[in-house]
Amino acid sequence: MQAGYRMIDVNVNRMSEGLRVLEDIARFYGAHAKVTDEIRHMRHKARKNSSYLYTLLIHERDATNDIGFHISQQNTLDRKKDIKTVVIANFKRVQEAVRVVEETLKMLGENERSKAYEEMRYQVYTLEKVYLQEVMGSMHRKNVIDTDLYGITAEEFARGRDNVEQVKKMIEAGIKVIQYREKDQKKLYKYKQCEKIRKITREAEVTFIVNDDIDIACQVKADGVHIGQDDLPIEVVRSMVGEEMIIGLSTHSPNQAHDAVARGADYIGVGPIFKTYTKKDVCDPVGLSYLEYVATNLDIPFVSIGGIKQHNMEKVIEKGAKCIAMVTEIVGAEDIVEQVKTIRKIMRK
Ligand code: 3NM
Repeated sequence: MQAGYRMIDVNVNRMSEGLRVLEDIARFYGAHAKVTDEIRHMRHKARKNSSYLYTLLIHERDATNDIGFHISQQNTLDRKKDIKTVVIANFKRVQEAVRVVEETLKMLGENERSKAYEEMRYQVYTLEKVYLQEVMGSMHRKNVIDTDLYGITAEEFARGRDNVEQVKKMIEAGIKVIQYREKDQKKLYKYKQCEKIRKITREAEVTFIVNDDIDIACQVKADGVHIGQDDLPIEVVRSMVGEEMIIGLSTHSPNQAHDAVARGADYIGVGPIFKTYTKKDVCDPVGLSYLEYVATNLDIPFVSIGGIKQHNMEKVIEKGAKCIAMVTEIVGAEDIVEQVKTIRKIMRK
């Protein structure tokens, strides 16, 4: 009997601790309110289901003489590295712990209470799926433009270099996020280029985002898709591309930025900061004040864009830009690699 209660005690603790790890990762890394709340409820339920045993469990507890502690201290198998490994390990820990409690309660003749834990175990299986898709998905997506430069292709301005060639040069220059943007070509042409670019960017571990063409982005398994205000609503795009893919949205006013946050954009474009001749249908410059508004009021990754050049980029940085997109200033340069070096020097000043 004593052994059974010790097993329940150990495993209710294991379960609650595992749930707490998952809850805090969802909360602090994932900023995912719904899942955080769901886990908190589950954690309380795990404790509540065994609260009638609390006095007895504490009485039977003997942590210092538990042989499991010494085994665990010497174990080097569970030196986890990344968040996903920790998350999966904790889900397994919780599921195993629930199962042990469930079986132990049966041995103690507590069939009804055992059923409550069985129900919990099924809830944990479902939660694991949601967690891995939604929390981990959004976590991975939100780090995307944690970089200084966001490169964009433009065959029209690239001195005869095609989009694939531009991408190769941008990669050589060390740019980590590249968007394929091509307004003047047919779908098949774009698709073939994107297939090549996907291969090159994957090998170089560069994030690859496709502008406008959601179908091409899905087909070549791009990392993300970038859309404009007149494209399909973000919710619709999300349902088409799944949880893994990054969705970026161009915005030109505070209202549009707030709307993008509410609808679940992973990052926003903020522009055009200055006059640009590269994007044909864009509004007049929204200026540095809109950039400053986003930098101070919104908690979403953003990339500043539009007419940004070596001579004016310091103003953009002063207003809070961390990630800058330049089209003609980079792909239109005679030597893309040298140009990026010069731009980076200015950024570091
Ligand atoms: N989007 P350049 S401005 C693609 O404001 C694009 O959403 C913009 O090109 C926006 O760096 C722009 O050559 C063109 O001015 C930026």
